[in-house]
Amino acid sequence: MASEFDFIIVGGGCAGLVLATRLTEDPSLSVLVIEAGEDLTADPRVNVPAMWTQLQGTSADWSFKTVPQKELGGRELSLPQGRLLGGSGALNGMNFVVTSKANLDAWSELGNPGWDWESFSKAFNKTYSLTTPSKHGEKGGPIQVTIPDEDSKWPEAWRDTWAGLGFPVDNNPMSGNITGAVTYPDSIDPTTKTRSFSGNAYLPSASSRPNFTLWTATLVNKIVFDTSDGIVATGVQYTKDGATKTVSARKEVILSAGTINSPKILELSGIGDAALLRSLGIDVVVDNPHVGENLQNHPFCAISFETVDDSEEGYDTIDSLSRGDTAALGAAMEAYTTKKTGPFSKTNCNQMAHIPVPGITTPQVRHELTQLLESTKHSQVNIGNKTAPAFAKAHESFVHSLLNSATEASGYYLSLPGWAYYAPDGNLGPIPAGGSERYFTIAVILSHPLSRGSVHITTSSPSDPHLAIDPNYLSHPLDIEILARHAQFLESTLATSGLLGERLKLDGKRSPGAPPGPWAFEGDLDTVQKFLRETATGAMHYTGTCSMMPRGMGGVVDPELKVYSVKRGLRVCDASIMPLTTRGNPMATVYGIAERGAEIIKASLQTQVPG
Ligand SMILES: Cc1cc2nc3c(=O)[nH]c(=O)nc-3n(C[C@H](O)[C@H](O)[C@H](O)COP(=O)(O)OP(=O)(O)OC[C@H]3O[C@@H](n4cnc5c(N)ncnc54)[C@H](O)[C@@H]3O)c2cc1C
Ligand SMILES: *[C@@H]1O[C@H](CO)[C@@H](O)[C@H](O)[C@H]1NC(C)=O
Ligand SMILES: *[C@@H]1O[C@H](CO)[C@@H](O)[C@H](O)[C@H]1NC(C)=O
Ligand SMILES: *[C@@H]1O[C@H](CO)[C@@H](O)[C@H](O)[C@H]1NC(C)=O
Ligand SMILES: CC(=O)N[C@H]1CO[C@H](CO)[C@@H](O)[C@@H]1O
Repeated sequence: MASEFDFIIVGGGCAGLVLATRLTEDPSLSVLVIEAGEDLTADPRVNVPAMWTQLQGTSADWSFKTVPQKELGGRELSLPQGRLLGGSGALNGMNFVVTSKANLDAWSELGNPGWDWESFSKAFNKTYSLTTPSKHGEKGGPIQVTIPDEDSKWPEAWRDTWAGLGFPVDNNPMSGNITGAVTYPDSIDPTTKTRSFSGNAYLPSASSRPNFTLWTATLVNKIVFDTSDGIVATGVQYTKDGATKTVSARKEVILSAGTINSPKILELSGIGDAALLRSLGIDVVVDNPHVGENLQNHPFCAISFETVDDSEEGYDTIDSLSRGDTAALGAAMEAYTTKKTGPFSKTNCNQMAHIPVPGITTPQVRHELTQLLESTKHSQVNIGNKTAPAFAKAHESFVHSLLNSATEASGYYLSLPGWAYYAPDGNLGPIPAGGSERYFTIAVILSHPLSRGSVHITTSSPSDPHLAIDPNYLSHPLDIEILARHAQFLESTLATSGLLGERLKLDGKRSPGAPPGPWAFEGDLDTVQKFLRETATGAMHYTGTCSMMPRGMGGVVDPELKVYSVKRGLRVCDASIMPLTTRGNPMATVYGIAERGAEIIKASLQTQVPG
């Protein structure tokens, strides 16, 4: 087993396997990927779209938990993260959603040249091939993404309702500028109807090359440095089958362990807040208190509405499957195995919408919004000592600019024809047993939260990685105000309007915690805020803990993804480098970051002086 490689990539997830594939295109480079989890690429729980939740809580999940969330009634929320080849991309919900032009341009404006929408979009376009009902995916990139055929009337009802409320409904999902309803693709192969992810779309090219090496079931403990002439990363220490060894990197170590694990590895390696590291007995290599800070994630709420009970053709839901109805399961399995169609062949969650602050164009709401932004301005609530004032200001002005816009989204709406109840611990709860009601679920995500949290180690032992993970949900007072307005709009306007309003039973059953309707939230934002504190949870969209921005603003990596104060040999490239979180689900943007990162790393090799 060789013990020296040019590049060592820590983490074979979404980003790590893209980087490995692009770097091994150069036959003169040897690349090692070290992945903590197993290779489950042949496992149906990875591949069959309908089985996507089945790996949660198994050994293929890091199974983290948040600390109690103060603004959510002290609830601790479960926090799954993929621990298998392909990372979270091998067990995620497969919504393939790119972020906005405004979001990327704001990354660039923070002081990250080369990360504007134009440059990003060029790299992002290398990641996917899109198949729609009318067009089979052409040339494009390795990740196969599919907009499924519409086999129910729900998509039409969704569009009809948004159109009636005055929003555009014919958006291009790959555009960086969307207001209104949009149909998003799944990261599912259009032919096999199985999950398409870095583990089966990128990895095979890398594996076919002689200079690519993959170690699975191998845990990286820490990065090894030579500090004799500046700080240079020279390899990593790892544990496999109970033995701890070191492997060397001639050129670079690249951390792609994800938003939770990348800062953990930096801290275990001595890069982080000196006071914290010393208190745990870790030698300080670089004192940077921003490592593990700026954790951003989208809070959201959901309501499952009972649908009208006449069984009009075309308004079926997946509830009989959720109840384990044998006939329904048999029919769905039959459709999937023989024709690659039906509810098992897709996420069933493709109808979304990006919506500005409800009522933004009315003078009344404009006035309220102006007051709200003014009264929460420079809120110090979660700024503390670890957010640089320059970043706090830039973050606030970015979010304010979107909130003030009638074409930028502050709420991201998702729909599912079926029951989807999130229990107080953040896990999906089962559909009530017995009944035969059908449900339609609408969720709304706060697109651009101002609340920031953190991830830090609480022990120096890598094999026992106790982490304090604090997303700090709704700690900024503006966040709950804006999310409440969207939740109110969802319950009292969206769900009662247009074709949707005709299909949802106004006085029907709802998921636990949702007050009985109709119009339960109308005119009363206090009720909505109470509902949010009791039922809101976090999406699986963690970003920001090794942010890319100037050091003085709180950056951990520079625009070339190099770790500050390390002279040579260490970058981070994964979801953790996003300084401002995405508008929606992050996976597509992570793939884009990895493609862009590979371009930057390859370009730097051209100019690197040997030795
Ligand atoms: C349950 C769930 C559902 C989601 N649904 C969606 C969705 O529908 N759409 C969407 O866009 N996004 C979704 N996401 C988020 C998306 O999957 C992540 O944003 C994305 O995977 C992040 O990519 P990454 O490369 O940063 O990390 P990951 O893909 O998580 O990869 C990190 C890898 O590093 C490995 N690793 C970590 N520490 C070590 C170590 N010490 N040694 C060796 N290896 C290590 C991990 O095991 C993992 O394989 C979901 C996430 C989850 C958990
Ligand atoms: C990326 O692809 C989209 C969709 O096809 C296209 O509109 C956009 O111009 C492309 N971006 C670049 C930089 O080529
Ligand atoms: C997005 O499109 C709208 C028109 O729908 C336009 O007014 C706005 O300037 C565009 N935003 C960006 C960032 O290009
Ligand atoms: C913030 O910094 C001040 C002065 O450096 C210090 O006294 C205080 O304890 C710090 N607060 C926190 C929360 O770390
Ligand atoms: C850098 C490196 O390891 N290069 C090797 C790549 O693979 C070829 C073919 O096996 C070897 O000849 C190179 O030495």
